[in-house]
Amino acid sequence: MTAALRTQVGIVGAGPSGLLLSHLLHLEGIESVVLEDRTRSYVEERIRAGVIEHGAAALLEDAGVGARLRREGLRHTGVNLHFHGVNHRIDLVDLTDGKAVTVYGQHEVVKDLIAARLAAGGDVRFDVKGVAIHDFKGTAPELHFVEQGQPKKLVCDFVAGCDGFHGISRPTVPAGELRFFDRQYPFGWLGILAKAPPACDELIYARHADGFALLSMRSPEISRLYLQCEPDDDIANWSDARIWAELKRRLGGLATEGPMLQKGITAMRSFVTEPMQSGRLFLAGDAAHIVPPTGAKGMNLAIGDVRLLARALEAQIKRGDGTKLDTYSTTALRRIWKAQRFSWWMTSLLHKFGDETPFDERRQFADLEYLVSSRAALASLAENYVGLPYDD
Ligand code: RFL
Ligand code: PHB
Repeated sequence: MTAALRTQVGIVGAGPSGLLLSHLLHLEGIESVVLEDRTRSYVEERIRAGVIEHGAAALLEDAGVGARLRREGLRHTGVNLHFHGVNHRIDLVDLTDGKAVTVYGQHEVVKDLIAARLAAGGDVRFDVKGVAIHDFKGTAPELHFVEQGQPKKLVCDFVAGCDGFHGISRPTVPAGELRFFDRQYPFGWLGILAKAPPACDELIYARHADGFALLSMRSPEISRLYLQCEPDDDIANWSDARIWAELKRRLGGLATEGPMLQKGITAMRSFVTEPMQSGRLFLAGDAAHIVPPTGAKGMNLAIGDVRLLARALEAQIKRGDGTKLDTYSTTALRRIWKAQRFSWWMTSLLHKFGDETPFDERRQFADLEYLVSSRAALASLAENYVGLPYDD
């Protein structure tokens, strides 16, 4: 093993949470090193989330990484619910006293953050292998990894596990120390990216008798569309023609065909880890929790977590005040559980579960009818969709 490297905060994972944490710490004059096991181009091209909450967009702008988001992001002042063949527009701005969401791809946020870190001389290491976290119960946790075939050791004051749902941080914590809350759904989402102008300039969430569909976009030329499918469905079962036919049927014809740039199937799950800490290892983003994508909350929650964690680390490292770090998990989980509730609710409202009784089916459509007829109910949806306020 070569000589030990040193940093204040060792960060595992260069997704939105790891990169933003590194950037926010840098703004406070705190050093970090980010270790990512994929290549830079892989993380910059990985198509995932698209909807950015009001507060998350403001945070990115305040942190100086929002210029392209402001220029190229699409500000959406409303979203649509489509059922029984009718479209209902929900005016987010009107229902939330002026708030909206921004449609801007997660991979664009990632590109902006990587560019900002590298421009500031930040240490982000891609394509490192075998990251392992050691001694996080003590005061000098270590990250061991292999870079270009060389074993390396990074000694840190704190470690942030930002390595997503399948990362190594959460499983590193001894069994029994953490409690997991898990729910799996009996369906998945088949998602496509198509070179075709979106058939509507705002998102459409559709509940069709045959299941859910969603029209979203990445730009005025690129559509992003999703379809409810079987959880273990094979993409090979879905020809382009079958996907377009199903999308058009469920979206009342509102899907413009074009060459498919990407297609894939995602499982749907709700998952929470409590607490989000063990010793000097702190979990953030998908490493700690995941939501089904129906509420568009995953990346937004990751942003909320690292906002809190950066403030808590700053108080500890610069002022010796550990109060916020001690309450990081409790504070973060309050907002996370509200987003879990909302994501579960949106998912339950809009999908066909397959085991519904005729009563359940009628009740689900009555939920939708009530929602679009009640300003109070719509206001609740809208305030959650644009994002609940940060806790402190
Ligand atoms: P990420 O993005 O998974 O990043 C984790 C990073 O860690 C790396 N990694 C490792 N690095 C080193 N060593 C290891 N052992 C490692 N193991 C993993 C990974 O390569 C990766 O780079 O987690 P992060 O940063 O917490 O960000 C979370 C978001 O990615 C996620 O919540 C969202 O994508 C969820 N999501 C959505 N969120 C929204 O806010 N709005 C949306 O509209 C939205 N739509 C979606 C979504 C997720 C989807 N999929 C594919 C799951 C739509 C879909 C279809
Ligand atoms: C997306 O554009 O990828 C997207 C939008 C809204 C969601 C989920 C995904 O709820």
